[in-house]
Amino acid sequence: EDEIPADHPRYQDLLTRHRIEKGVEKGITHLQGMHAEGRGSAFDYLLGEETIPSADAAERAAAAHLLLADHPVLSINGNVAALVPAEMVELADVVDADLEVNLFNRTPERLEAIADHLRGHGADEVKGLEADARIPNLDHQRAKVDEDGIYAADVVLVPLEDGDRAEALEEMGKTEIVIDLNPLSRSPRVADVPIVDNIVRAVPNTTAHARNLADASEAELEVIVEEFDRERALEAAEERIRTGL
Ligand code: PTJ
Repeated sequence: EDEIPADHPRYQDLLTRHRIEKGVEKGITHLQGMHAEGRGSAFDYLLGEETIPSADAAERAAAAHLLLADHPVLSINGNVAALVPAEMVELADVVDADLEVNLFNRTPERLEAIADHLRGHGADEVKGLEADARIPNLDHQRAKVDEDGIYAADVVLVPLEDGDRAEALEEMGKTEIVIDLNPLSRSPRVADVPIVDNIVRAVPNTTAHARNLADASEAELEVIVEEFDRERALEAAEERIRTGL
């Protein structure tokens, strides 16, 4: 990271790419994670590489949902672990959520490497290794979750999630928060709260909102949840991309 000059106009994007490369080297990130990052980066460029107002509203609604939840869980994959490990641990602390490793390309080695990486960034407990429950209507490997983790959760944050799993989680009746830079992707389209923003900005901003809302009453949090309009958030992101073009 030291080799990237901080005044480079694309500093943040280069840093992100570098973190994904390091993640692959460390056995945390799948090789496909590099393609995912490339796709995300193209959308971020079109969005102006900033948190647009509708994404900020979604991040605030996400914070309210997480604070209201009985059992919130933050899902971690290989890209999330490489890009925002400390930030996910911090968000979990602030909203009192569990962290669960949940992989698209599941291997025991990568599960362990990611859990170790999160512990190295301050996580006390990392779920996802038991895999003693299944998400219904999903193929065997992708359905594996922890019974006392994602399976039992009422609110789940699933960043960079695969469309099939996002749909299956929604069918389980969970409140789903998705972070994805592509507003046309199926996962944000099925989410209760689609956050169209780069995860490197979205997670710290959600944590900041959660801190600001720490003293809010349940009624106040419910108003924030109800006033959030998911359709409008998706439209605003698409609109921004079209205008950007
Ligand atoms: O670690 P695993 O095995 O669970 O695999 C994780 C990846 C991400 C490789 C896997 O889930 C995958 O292939 O995902 P997709 O189908 O490429 O979808 C990733 C989505 O995330 C795309 O819509 C990208 O635009 C988006 N994306 C990529 N980087 C970011 C992002 N969204 C927000 N912030 C990013 N930094």
